[in-house]
Amino acid sequence: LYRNRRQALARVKERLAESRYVDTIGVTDTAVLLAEKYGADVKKAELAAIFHDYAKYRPKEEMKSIIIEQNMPKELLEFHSEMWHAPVGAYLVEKEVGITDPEVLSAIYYHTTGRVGMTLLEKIIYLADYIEPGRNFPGVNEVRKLAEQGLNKALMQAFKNTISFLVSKGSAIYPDTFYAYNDLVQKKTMEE
Ligand code: DGI
Ligand code: FE
Repeated sequence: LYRNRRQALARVKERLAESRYVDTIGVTDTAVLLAEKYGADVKKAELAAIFHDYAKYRPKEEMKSIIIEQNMPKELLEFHSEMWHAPVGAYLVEKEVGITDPEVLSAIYYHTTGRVGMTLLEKIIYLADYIEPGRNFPGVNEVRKLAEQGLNKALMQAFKNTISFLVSKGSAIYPDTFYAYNDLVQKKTMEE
């Protein structure tokens, strides 16, 4: 599909603002490191990271039409449009870029909310997006440290922070975000 990272990045650059493109490079480097550390497919992690925000700057109306026409959960439309670029991105990278790997596509689809039963690649992309070097918000360093110790530990903290942050703003929380969090907590409890 792409001979190298440079070619793939060039394809995504035209779709992103400069700062978002820099973030994408940070997510890609981080995803590769996490994939190496936690035994995921490094090439798939790299590809998913490069294209994860592909739809970030699509007009709202276009994203809305895609959600409806592609029979994505109608529920998405009841939540903030910031969340739409993830599922819509998964659809568009298949249609426009020709990426067909279901593991890569689902890592893009769930990169904003997570879900119950996340795959290794989904976890890596969610976490890489959260801790990439350009991120600078309260709690990010704690999650960076946890990411050295265990993927699930770090991910659970990231969901805790995200949910708390959304609640503090008075935002609605998408069900998949809760399901992802509960799933990690329940799996942890079973290990104890
Ligand atoms: O694309 P990015 O800005 O790098 O980040 P992202 O794709 O992780 O998330 C986009 C936005 O979606 C971010 O501002 C946080 C928000 N978000 C994540 N989960 C939920 C959510 N917003 C709501 N309302 N509910 C959620 O569950
Ligand atoms: Fe995103």
